[in-house]
Amino acid sequence: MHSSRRALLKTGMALGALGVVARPLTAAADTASNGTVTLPFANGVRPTVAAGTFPQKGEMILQRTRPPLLETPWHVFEQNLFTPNAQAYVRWHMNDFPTSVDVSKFKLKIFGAVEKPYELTLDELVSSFPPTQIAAVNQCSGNSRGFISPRVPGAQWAHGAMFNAMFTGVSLAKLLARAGVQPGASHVAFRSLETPVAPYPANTHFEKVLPLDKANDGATTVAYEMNGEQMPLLNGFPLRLVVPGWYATYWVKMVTEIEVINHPGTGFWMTPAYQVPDNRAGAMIPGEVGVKMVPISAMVPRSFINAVGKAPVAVGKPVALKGFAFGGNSALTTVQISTDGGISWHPARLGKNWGEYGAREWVSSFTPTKPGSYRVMVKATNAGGLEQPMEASWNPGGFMYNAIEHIDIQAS
Ligand SMILES: Nc1nc2c(c(=O)[nH]1)N[C@H]1C(S)=C(S)[C@@H](COP(=O)(O)O)O[C@H]1N2
Ligand SMILES: [Mo]
Repeated sequence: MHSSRRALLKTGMALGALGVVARPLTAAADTASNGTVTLPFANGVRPTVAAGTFPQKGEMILQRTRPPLLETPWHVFEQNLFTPNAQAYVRWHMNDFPTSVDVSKFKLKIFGAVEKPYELTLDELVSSFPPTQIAAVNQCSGNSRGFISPRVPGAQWAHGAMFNAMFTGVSLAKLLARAGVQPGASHVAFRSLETPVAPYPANTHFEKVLPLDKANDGATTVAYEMNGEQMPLLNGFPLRLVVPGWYATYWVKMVTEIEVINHPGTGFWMTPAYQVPDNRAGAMIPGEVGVKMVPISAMVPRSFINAVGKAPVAVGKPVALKGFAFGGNSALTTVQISTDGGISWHPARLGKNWGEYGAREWVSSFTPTKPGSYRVMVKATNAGGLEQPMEASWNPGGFMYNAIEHIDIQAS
């Protein structure tokens, strides 16, 4: 068992007895009394768990208990551009990740193909390097998998396997520079505190590998704070890797080892897991054979539109529309709205730019000209020239869903 001492990370000051997480990481067996939610696809009924059922977490949608897969309820995104930590989704692959971390024993180790391997305590990390802040969307590769057709195995998430947060930490490029990367090195491997248990074989330790240029891009960060608070345990306390623009599978939680290597990742979580067809949309035809697969990487743009309620709106009166969007692996350039089934598109007004990897609010308005039903669609484009498609990509993992979203408005 790990002791439950934690530290306040700001300025390296010790905080003392802020005990963590004595509660077991199992939700109450009978979640029915806590209610249910129906996600908008076939077999979409899920239990919700009340605040406090999982440590540091508010009300969440329970996708699975062990290991925990907790989805953010949709209304949280409609109310907050930055997802509150207590409702940021949770996804772990293995059951036996630590339920608390003794920061007095914790070390971050940087080694491998470097001139000067070193290790740091948490306090040393915080006090030896200047903090950087970066807004970024953490999105599971399988976010929205429940909408993919034909359906594929894996957690049937709605759109709540993502969150937008402001992270504080140390730029990985600075950590690597201090170690001095040797010529010939090409990749960086990241490993976490948890160890595999059945059904996973011992060689399935959670290891993810980034190309060296991505690791060194200045944006990739070893983060100790999320939204100005210490990293929640279930989101990777004490340190988690933030890989802005790339899917969350690379955002290793409880990261403790950073090894510079001279070859791509070969572990289970790089191959065969988390592979997509080798094209920017991750698309193939269901059943297609001989498709070249590569490790998933860059996120594609997405945009969302807030519900406006079921009550009909008045003909001739403007309806305020709003939502949020993100560019994925490059900055969001436009959000456009269509009210005629995608034939014509009008730019929405974008809110504050928090940085190229963060989410951004948009606003627009729409005036129905005659009674009837209107389908309002929203489409994001990024600086890399990608725009959301009408139909989602299909691949066997159910990854990279980013089809255009819509709401229906009745006018009378
Ligand atoms: N140590 C560790 N890190 C991990 C994982 C894991 O199982 N173990 N899962 C990855 C995947 S696939 C996702 S989607 C994100 C989820 O991050 P979150 O739980 O903070 O939402 O963590 C990533 N980092
Ligand atoms: Mo994921």
